Amino acid sequence: MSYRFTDLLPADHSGPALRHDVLTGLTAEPKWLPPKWFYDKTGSALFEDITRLPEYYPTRSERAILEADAAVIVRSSGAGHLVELGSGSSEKTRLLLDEIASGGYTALDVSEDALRQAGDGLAATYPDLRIDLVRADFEEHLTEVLRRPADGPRLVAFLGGTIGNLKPEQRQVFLRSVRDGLNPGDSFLLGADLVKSPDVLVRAYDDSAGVTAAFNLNLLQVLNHRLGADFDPSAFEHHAVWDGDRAWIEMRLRALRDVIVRFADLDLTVRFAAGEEMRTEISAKFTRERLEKELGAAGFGAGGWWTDPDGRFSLSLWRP
Ligand code: AVJ
Repeated sequence: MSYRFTDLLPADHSGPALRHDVLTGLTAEPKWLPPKWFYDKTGSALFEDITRLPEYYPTRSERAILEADAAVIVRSSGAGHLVELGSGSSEKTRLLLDEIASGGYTALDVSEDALRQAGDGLAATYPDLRIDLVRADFEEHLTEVLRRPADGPRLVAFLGGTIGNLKPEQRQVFLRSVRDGLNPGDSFLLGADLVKSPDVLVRAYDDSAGVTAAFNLNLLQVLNHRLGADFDPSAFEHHAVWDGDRAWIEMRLRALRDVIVRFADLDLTVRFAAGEEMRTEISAKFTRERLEKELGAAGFGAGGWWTDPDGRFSLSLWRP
C-alpha cells in the first residue's frame, strides 16, 4: 500500500447525524433535508450518470477548464502539495496532480471506498507522490485536516460546484474556516457554477431521461433503508425550480396525494398533504462579483479567474 489512510469519522458517524437531520427537517415547515444524504451506493452511481447527461454541463465545463488551464493554475499558486476537499473519485484531480507529481496530495472524503480506490489508482500513476487519505467531513474536520504536515505551500481545492450546496450563512462559516486554516503562501482553488439562463439551469436539474428525478427520489429509499421508513416513492415526483432572487436551483419532492410516513427507527410519523413539497437540495449559482464579495468577506484576495469557453463554470484562485 502506497498511501496513508486516516479515519476521523467514528464507525457510526452518519447514523446520529441522519437521525438528527430527519427529526429537524421533516418536522419543519416547509419540510427539507440536506443534500448529503443522496449519496448511498445507488445515489453515488446515479450522480455519476448525471455527470454524463447532455443537459448537465457543470462536470464537463469544469473538466474543460482544468484541461486548458490546470498547469497555469498550479504554477501560479506555487504549490507543492494539493489538498482536495470532497475528493470523490479524484478523477479531475489528475489534471492538477500532473503538475505536483513529486509533491504531496491529501484527499478528504466521507467515503473510505472512494478514497482507497482513488488512492490505488493515483499511486500507480504517480509513484513519487506522497498520498494522504483522510476520511472526514469537510464541514466538521477542516481545521484538523489543514493542520496536517505538507510538502511545501498548499493548494486547497474545493471543486465540482459543491460550494453551491451550502446556504449563504454556512458558506461564510466554511470559507472563513478554510481561510483561517491556511498559511501564508498557501492558496484556495474554488469550482463554482455560474448564473445563466433559467432554461439551461432548470434542464440541468430536470433532464429528459429522468436520471435526476431518480437521483432525487432515491433519497426516499435511503430513508427507508436506514431509518426503517415506509415511503412509497411513486407517491412523489421530482421538481426543480430556479429561484432568481436567491440565485439558486432548488430540488424538491412533491407529494402527489396525502401521504403518511412512519419511521420505525425514530418513533416518528410524518404527514404530507397532496401537493406539499419537501426541499432536498439547493445548488447556488454565482457571478464573479458575488464570489469576490463573499471570498473577500472571508479574508481572501483574488489570485486568478478561469472559465470554460462557453462561460458556464468558473475556477478561481484565492490567497489568504
Ligand atoms: C455535486 C453538488 C455539485 O449541485 O450540481 C446534480 C449535485 N444535484 N444534480 C450540483 C446535483 C442534482 C451537484 N453537486
